[in-house]
Amino acid sequence: MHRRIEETALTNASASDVIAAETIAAISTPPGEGAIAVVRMSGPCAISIAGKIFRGKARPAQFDSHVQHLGEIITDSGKAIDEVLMSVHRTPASYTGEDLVEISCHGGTLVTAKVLERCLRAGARNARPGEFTERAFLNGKMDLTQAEAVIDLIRARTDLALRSATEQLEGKLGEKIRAIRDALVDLLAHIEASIDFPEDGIEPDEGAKLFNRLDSIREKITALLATADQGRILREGVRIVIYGATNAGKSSLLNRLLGYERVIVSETHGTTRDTIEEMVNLCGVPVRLLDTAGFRPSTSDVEREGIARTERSLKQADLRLHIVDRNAPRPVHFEQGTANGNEIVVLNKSDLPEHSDWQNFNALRISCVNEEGLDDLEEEIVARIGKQNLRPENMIAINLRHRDCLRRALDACDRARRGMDEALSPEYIAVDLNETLRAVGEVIGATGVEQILDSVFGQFCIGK
Ligand SMILES: Nc1nc2c(ncn2[C@@H]2O[C@H](COP(=O)(O)OP(=O)(O)OP(=O)(O)O)[C@@H](O)[C@H]2O)c(=O)[nH]1
Ligand SMILES: [Mg+2]
Repeated sequence: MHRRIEETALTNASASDVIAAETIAAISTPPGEGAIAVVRMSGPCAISIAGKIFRGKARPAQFDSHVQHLGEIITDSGKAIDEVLMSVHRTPASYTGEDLVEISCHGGTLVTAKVLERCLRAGARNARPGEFTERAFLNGKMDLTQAEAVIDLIRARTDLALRSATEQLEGKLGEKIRAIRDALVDLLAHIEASIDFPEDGIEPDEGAKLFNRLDSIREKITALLATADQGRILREGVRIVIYGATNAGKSSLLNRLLGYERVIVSETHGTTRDTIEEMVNLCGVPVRLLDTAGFRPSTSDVEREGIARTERSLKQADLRLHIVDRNAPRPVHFEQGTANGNEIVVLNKSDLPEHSDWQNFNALRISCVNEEGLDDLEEEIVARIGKQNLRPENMIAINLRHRDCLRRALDACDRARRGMDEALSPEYIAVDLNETLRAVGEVIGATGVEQILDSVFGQFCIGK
């Protein structure tokens, strides 16, 4: 009865058959100098390779799992390369699920490279980016959302992003996806039964129950999809674009919000020619701040291209900060965008006298020179972000890949729903539900494993 469902239930365990029995090695700490660096090996020969290159009181093959031992990495001829701490993590209780060896050596670039080279000469091969985590996934140590959380964890720039990545690493998103899959499999089983035993048919009250169950699945997918914006913000930050006429003080404001002189500020109009982007943490909200080329009629090709870029970035802004020099007359085409929830008009240079054009003009007043009003501006920004539901509070937040899978799932789910409404033959509904199941499964890597692995793990650094 479940034959059509089984086709899609390819699990990571079965995908693990494809792992070659190779032992991989990499430097797992960032390049450059540090007190220590870690070289890792994973695979069936990791411990025997460690035995060839390590000299200490005990041999790696005799080490207890997860215990560090002091010793030396030595050349073929027995010359010491570095004094190290080595630990073995035996399968399956290791990060990758395979035998794993960690060597903490001194953090010089040359020393670390030599330790890695010894591992390679003794039989390991260079790991590809993300290959350790990929093996952890293929060996069933984590689902794909957890593997992706490892990247998020490494890249997290705010406490909130870190907490969200940790929750995902713990498998919270995976749990939700599995619950949706289970409900789908259940529903499919019913529908498949009516295909296999058509004489029994689907009773009307049972039909209504199936409708409700499909609707509840649909709601769950929709709820997860709604977290996509928050996911983007946790990972990339709220996009705030600073724009306005030339010389209004846009670059000065970017520098103030960053806390250092990132951009050139000058009294020459048209100083900033390109968009400049920096991350800041505003009250726990990750923000991508963009400084832009100021608006003015220009005959210069370079400046016009800069202004075109400003216009493009405004289209993608979550929030716009329209900066105005209140000491200067009001620009001819000035539009007050305060009514629009995603724009804040800011009158800058409040340390200077106000031009009569701005009298009684209702807007925030700041000074980038004496910092007056900057706290109010930050408060207003955070409030606007909150109003637009951009403030990430939901700890489960999907990424772009998840969004793509879930959108496809929702489309197929809607087709199935329409099929039910139109009382189509159950075979047609089963096709759409199977497609929903497949697309939902892709989120955790339960189907279509091969195609998605490269795109997910390719984002990792080598050694992770
Ligand atoms: N008095 C005063 N001067 C300011 C203030 N903010 C900026 N300025 C000055 O205004 C001039 C222009 O500042 P910028 O920050 O370069 O202006 P911008 O909007 O980036 O200008 P473009 O890049 O040309 O579009 C500089 O001379 C700044 O020192 C302010 O709050 N008060
Ligand atoms: Mg500028």
